[in-house]
Amino acid sequence: MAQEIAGSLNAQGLRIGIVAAQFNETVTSRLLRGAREAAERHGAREDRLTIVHVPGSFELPQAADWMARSGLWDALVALGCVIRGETAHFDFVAAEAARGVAQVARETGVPVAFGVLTTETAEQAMARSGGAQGNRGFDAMESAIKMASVHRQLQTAEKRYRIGPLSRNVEQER
Ligand code: INI
Repeated sequence: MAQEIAGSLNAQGLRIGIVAAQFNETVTSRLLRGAREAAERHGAREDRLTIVHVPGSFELPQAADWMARSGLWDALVALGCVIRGETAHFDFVAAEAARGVAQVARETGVPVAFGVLTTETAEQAMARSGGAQGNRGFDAMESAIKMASVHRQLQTAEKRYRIGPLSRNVEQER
């Protein structure tokens, strides 16, 4: 029978880190509120939540990398807001934040959810940070919780495979 694994939204026992950019703080504080609400909703303990503030979205991957490599957190959430209208280097900041966060997750094995808004206007950012379009901070926290669960289940499955019938079959076939 096939074994299926999907992330659960149970944050009990998880140690979660949030890295939040201070640039566009009106928006990122709303994303942070959403992320904290999601953590609480799904059973994360407040005293197991670590929140790190960095200057801008460009700095998110660096701080996430430090945290991921420490091994202290089960999952991380990166929160930021890049608004095109405000800067010529929108593309660089947005691309580096996305590329860097993905790189940290893959290189360290620690899930890092991408909760960075990249919008044309401040109004669009407000709508996606607790307005008409929901809250991407809340969504990113749910992704982080699910990925921590997938990770944990895969580690358990891997241990079972190593000591279970599959590994014996593989040995016999050699
Ligand atoms: N940082 C953001 O998070 N959002 C932005 O829209 C933004 N703009 O517009 O420039 C921004 N810039 C700062 C950047 O993230 C770094 O903090 C800065 O370049 C120093 O490294």
